[in-house]
Amino acid sequence: FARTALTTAIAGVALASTSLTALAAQTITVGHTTSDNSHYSVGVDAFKKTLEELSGGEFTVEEHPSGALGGERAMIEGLQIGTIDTVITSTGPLGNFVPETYVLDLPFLFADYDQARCVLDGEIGQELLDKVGQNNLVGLAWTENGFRHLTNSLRDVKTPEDASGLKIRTMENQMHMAAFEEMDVHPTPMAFPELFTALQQGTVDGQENPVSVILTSNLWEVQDHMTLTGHVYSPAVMLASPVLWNSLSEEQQGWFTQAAKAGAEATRAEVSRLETEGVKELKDKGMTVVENVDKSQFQDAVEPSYSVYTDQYGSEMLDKIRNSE
Ligand code: EAX
Repeated sequence: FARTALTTAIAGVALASTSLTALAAQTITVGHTTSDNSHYSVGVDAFKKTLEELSGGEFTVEEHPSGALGGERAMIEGLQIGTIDTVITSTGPLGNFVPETYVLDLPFLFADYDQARCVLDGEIGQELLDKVGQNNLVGLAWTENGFRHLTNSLRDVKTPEDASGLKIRTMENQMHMAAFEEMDVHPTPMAFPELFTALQQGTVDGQENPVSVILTSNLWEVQDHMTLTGHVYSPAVMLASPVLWNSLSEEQQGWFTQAAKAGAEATRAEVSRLETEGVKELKDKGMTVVENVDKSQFQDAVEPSYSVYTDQYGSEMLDKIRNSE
């Protein structure tokens, strides 16, 4: 009997220590605005898997999709004060915190996905992540939202003239707003979590987002017309709170960076998939899609908006990106 009791006691201790280890896993929050079947969510899955593996279960990840932790600007503020651990965000509101990143938001800057990814993965991308790091934020990795396309509820848009007069929700981004003003579109900046209702209620006529977002955030339910303008590449970035970051050892920080890169890779693959397959799906869901767009007309229309950037920040970074083709 004594022996059995002892064995039981030992087993009990072993069990207790196992569950203590399990309890000690630190839960990392990830916030983003898109749905739990989006390209960002695919990235969170890869981030979680990689971080859990690298850390041997020391960290676990909890996803908060669909703007549950707020819009992108509010979440970035949350990172700065340490109420959120990590966020995946478009660069939409990022320029308000790190003005150097505004260069990425210029319309028709990147020719295609390859060029954009290559720039962000290279020296320029690193330089910009370092700037992020100087503004009470930590830039873990560039990830992706995708080329943005115009949708609206009123009419087919084939030329900039067709878009003229539309009231379009834009991100809270000076460069985007300036570009739309040049097209004689009325830009209405708004946080993403308010967008669906604004479209539904007709507060705005349209919006612009990548296929990935239009599809997975169900914007097709409240928008009938889409034009594949691809007017601006929309990068995304995975950010961490400096409060979290400073509590980590160098080794742990390495795990986070590596996991964020794995997330970015998975997200980019999903964006590429949706960019082709998603258009067909949107048509099946009843959207009319203007596919063969004369992009040069749109490009010419928004060109003057570049001065909003160059007047403030010069053209050094812009030239570097242009010469990277
Ligand atoms: O990052 O605000 C937007 O339109 C963004 O594209 C969306 O939040 C995903």
